[in-house]
Amino acid sequence: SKEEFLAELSELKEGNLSNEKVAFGSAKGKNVIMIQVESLQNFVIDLSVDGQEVTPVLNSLVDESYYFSNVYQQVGQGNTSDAEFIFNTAIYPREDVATSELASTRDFPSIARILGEQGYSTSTFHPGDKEFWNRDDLYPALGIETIYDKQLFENEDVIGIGPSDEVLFKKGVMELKKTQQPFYSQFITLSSHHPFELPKEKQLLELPEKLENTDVGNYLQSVAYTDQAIGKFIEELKKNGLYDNSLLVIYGDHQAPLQDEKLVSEVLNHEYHTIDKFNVPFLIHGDMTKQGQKITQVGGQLDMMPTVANLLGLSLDNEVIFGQDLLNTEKNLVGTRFYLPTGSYFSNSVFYEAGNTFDDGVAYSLDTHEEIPLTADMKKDYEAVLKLEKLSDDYIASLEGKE
Ligand code: GP9
Repeated sequence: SKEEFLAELSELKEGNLSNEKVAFGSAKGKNVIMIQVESLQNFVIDLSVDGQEVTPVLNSLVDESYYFSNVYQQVGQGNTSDAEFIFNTAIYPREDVATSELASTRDFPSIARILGEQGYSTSTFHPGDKEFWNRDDLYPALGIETIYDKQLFENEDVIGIGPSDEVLFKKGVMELKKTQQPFYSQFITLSSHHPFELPKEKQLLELPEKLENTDVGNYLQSVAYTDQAIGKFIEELKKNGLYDNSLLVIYGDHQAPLQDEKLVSEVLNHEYHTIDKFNVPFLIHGDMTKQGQKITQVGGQLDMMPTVANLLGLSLDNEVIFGQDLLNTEKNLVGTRFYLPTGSYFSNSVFYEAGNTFDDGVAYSLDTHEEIPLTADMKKDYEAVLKLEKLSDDYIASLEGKE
């Protein structure tokens, strides 16, 4: 039963949250505009190439936002759709299937549903086909009312596998203007999708020769394009009076498949470590405008929704969620599987990459990225992660049948 799941969860997560809770309800009643950015990795934030900022818009947003710099990817084979699932539910995606495949037969508890019950209108915008990743099942299962997919954006400016991010945001604002407030709306971008082929006329960066015609250079161009599109979106939101009364939540869905890791290391000026690969940016703008705050507490994608929920004043005490509010966290344990062997995790100070058994694994210091010896505490965390992931899988299984 739900009570049993809640009891087991609180045992596994005991002592993780701070005693005092900050910022609860500080953005109560605001609209929520979530932008899930395709292949956005944290290393692009504040990165310059030949004196040019790759993400000037995000960089200046970071200065006015809660910016969580130590958040790690937890998606499985459902990739982009898993990230959407995680953000909405704070439940671990399954390892053996794209979790959206399970959406035709069950409803998922989600922030969209909770906000919907409180009178928010809920919508999602994605320029692709809604059948892709079973989003036509996933969105209703998450309790999202209105789905805008490629039909809304068709026959306009196409980049790679779908209409451009500029079109996504331009048409999106036109719909948002007509939407009843407060609303919860998610925007799933697409232009920075692999293989990062951006038309010449949209390329914003003057790349040094060594990056030209490389996947790394193309990736940076694509991200710079999406960054600019987000900037235009913000201008439109402002023009339409939708900026000040909204929380803008931006994060990366998963790593970019970059082949030439040596070249990434050159761009970063340090070794491109697995830790960098899994690090996605997460920022929330609109609660503490003007004065930003950088939060270095380790987290995962599962922690995004509880963090936003805290600002909106939503109590999740009675919800089976596997993430935790990063503004009120003391310690954390972030499991990530599928892209890494099961049992791998990030904790406050360690990245542990599992092997077939605990002892076959390797641990690294999150600080220095250097290999460190395995300890008994790490083994406890490894076992706890396996339990959390199993509990999450069992919980999804228990949701059998539409509510
Ligand atoms: C497809 C798009 C990309 O609709 O969201 O998904 P991905 O291939 O990155 O999982």
